[in-house]
Formats: sequence, structure tokens, C-alpha cells
Amino acid sequence: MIKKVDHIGIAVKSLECTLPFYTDVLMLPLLGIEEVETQLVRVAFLQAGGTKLELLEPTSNESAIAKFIEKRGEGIHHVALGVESIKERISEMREKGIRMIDEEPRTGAGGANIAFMHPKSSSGVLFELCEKKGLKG
Ligand code: CMX
Repeated sequence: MIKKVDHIGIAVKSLECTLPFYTDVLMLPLLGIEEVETQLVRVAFLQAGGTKLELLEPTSNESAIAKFIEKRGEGIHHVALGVESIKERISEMREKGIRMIDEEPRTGAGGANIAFMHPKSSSGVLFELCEKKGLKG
């Protein structure tokens, strides 16, 4: 049911301060920068071979990313798994006893349908199910 690792989310305090490491040192192509108002984040996507890195900068102290950085510091925040038929995948997860943060898909960066599992249900890793409809594939 999992097609690939769609992207890895990395919490950062500032996109401007962090991006040069990814674009100039690692020389990863920058695919775009976007604000996701519903999630209180500004994100930058970088192509990293067959997957992507998503840098997440909080736009408010109420953002999940701001809280994460305050508690744990900058670093890897989530792993996004590419799926098809996300509603069915959410139902399967729930049948298997997984606690979903999102019981219904919602819209994330790039217009993708996304749903997070609670990290307490998945051995401490925050997994995102991610169904892409558009260009970012
Ligand atoms: N990875 C692993 N564990 C995490 C975590 C993460 N990213 N964020 C929090 N946790 C841990 C906490 O440390 C806590 O563990 P302990 O009790 O052992 O300390 C546990 O999860 C639960 O914490 P909580 O107090 O119940 O909840 P929080 O207020 O810390 O919120 C979470 C955690 C995952 C429920 C919340 O961040 C959330 O709903 N995330 C989904 C949405 C999101 O992350 N949006 C930003 C990205 C948007 C995008 O990609 O577009």
C-alpha cells in the first residue's frame, strides 16, 4: 500500500538561514516555497534523488513546528509515505488499531491530501500519509 517515501519533513527556525546548506552545500534543486496557512508553516521542497526534503518553518508560536522546535530543537519532524486512495488507507490503519491524528484527509502543501498518524501509535515516528493529485508527484 505504500508507494514510496514521498518526502521527509525537517523542522527549521528559518528557511532563509537554512536553505543555503541544502542548495549550496548539498546542491539539491529547490522545487518551490509555499505557505500552508492551515498548518501555520512556510515550507520549501527540495528534490533529493527519488524523494524530497520538506523544510518547515513555523509562521506562528501556535504552530506544531514551533512547539516541536521548542521541545526538541530543529531536526527531522516527520516521514511522509506516498499512498493512493488515502481514505481507504486511513480506514485500514484504524482497523489495525493505529490512532490517527487526522481521521479524514486534509489539504497539505502542493494541494496533496494528507493524514498524520499519532507518533505514540507508531513507535515514536510521526508518519504522514500523502496522496498527490497534482504536479509535485
Ligand atoms: N515526532 C515524534 N514524536 C513527536 C513529534 C514528532 N514530530 N512531535 C511530538 N512528538 C511526541 C511528543 O514529544 C510527545 O511525546 P512524550 O509524551 O513522550 O513527550 C508525544 O508526541 C505527544 O505529544 P502531545 O503533547 O500529545 O502532542 P503535541 O502537542 O506535542 O503534538 C502532535 C504532537 C504530533 C500530535 C502534533 O504535532 C500534530 O498534530 N502533528 C500533526 C500536524 C503537523 O505536524 N503539522 C505540521 C506539518 C504540516 C505539513 O507537513 O504540511
